[in-house]
Amino acid sequence: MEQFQIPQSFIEEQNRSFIQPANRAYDVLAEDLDRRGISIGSITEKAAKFEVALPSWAVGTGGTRFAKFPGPGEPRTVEEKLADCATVHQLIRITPRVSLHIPWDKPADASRLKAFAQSLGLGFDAMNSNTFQDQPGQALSYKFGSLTHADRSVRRKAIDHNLECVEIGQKLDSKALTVWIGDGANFPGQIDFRRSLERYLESLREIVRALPDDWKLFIEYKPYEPALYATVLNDWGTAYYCASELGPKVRCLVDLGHHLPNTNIELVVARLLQCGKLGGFHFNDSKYGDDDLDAGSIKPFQLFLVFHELVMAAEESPDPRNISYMIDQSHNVTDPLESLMVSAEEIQRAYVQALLVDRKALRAHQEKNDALMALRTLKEAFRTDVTPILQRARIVRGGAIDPLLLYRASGYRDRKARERPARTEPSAGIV
Ligand SMILES: [Mn+2]
Repeated sequence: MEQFQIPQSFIEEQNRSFIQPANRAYDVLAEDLDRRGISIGSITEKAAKFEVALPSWAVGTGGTRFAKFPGPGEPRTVEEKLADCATVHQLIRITPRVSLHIPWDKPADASRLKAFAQSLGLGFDAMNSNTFQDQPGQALSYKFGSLTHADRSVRRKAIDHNLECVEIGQKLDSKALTVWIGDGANFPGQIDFRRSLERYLESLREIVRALPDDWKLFIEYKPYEPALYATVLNDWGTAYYCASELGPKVRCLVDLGHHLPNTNIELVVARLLQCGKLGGFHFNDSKYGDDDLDAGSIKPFQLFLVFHELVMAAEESPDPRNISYMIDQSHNVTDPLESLMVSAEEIQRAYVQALLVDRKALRAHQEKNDALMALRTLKEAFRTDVTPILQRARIVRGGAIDPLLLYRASGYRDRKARERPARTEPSAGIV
């Protein structure tokens, strides 16, 4: 069956009804920024170059700890997931790469999948290994850990799985592997803290040795899991220690939800930047913990402060070693494609707001210990409504002025509901 895609002509037609107010708002903002000594043209150019990767696992509905409530037209194959990602990118134009999860997205033929992605205008971002659950028929279980398991043969299996992810990733032209493990202890005394971290390093050394020269490995940390007493990769300090031990290809990945409540994440970002070990982000938002809420939905000021650190560091010493931006969210009650579009825009918004910070003035306030004026300088940038810049950045690349409304008007979800009849078996759990 022919797979429905939103025709480009539909985008142009829909944009027509939004273009005049968008242009007017852009001109008003241009004047305002001009008064502040900022060229809107150069900011718009930077906004248009901004990119964030989509996670293949987020185009389907996520779940609570107890169940999933899937929506209509959910993608059933990796190809359908890519088609959904392509639709997101078509409308917002800043998500040209997809981060795959193995084995959930294991391609039968990697070269064919790469060609298919290319035909949709997509490439591949970091590969994600999965040693946090057993696959059907798996002989050696990850129940008590994977890369840090007490049993060498389980560690061997987990290492081999990561090596396979690299192998598949090479065929897809990916350049990074994100290693996330759920290893830890549910009770005091269950594991030896130091020995399990030693085993982690030993396992990782073998994976790093197999990494191609132009690849990076990202270590993702998290201080807790439900019903866990301790995790092995518990915080950025541990991740930094491991990344240092494992050499230049290994960096730390900051998942915004993987921190204890009220952690100063922008400070963590600054520290990792300073140590040269910041590798990438998993963007999402949270109220309590790893809620995987949509980026910018709870703490937009925090997101802005994170980008302020990133922009400031890039301005002071342009780092050719790129930092990977990825979304990692769970969409339980929304259309996942809508959430992804809105989230990508919120991440881009925080970046653009951070570009507007008068850093010279900020430095002067810092030198004079003028705390309130320093905060006001940040707030001035944060309060600027940069929507007209985001809209213009999309217009010049053929995207939608209002992606959400256009998506709804396109009837995409209804078409997919007919093309992709739902699976009947219940699927449980968190993504
Ligand atoms: Mn993550």
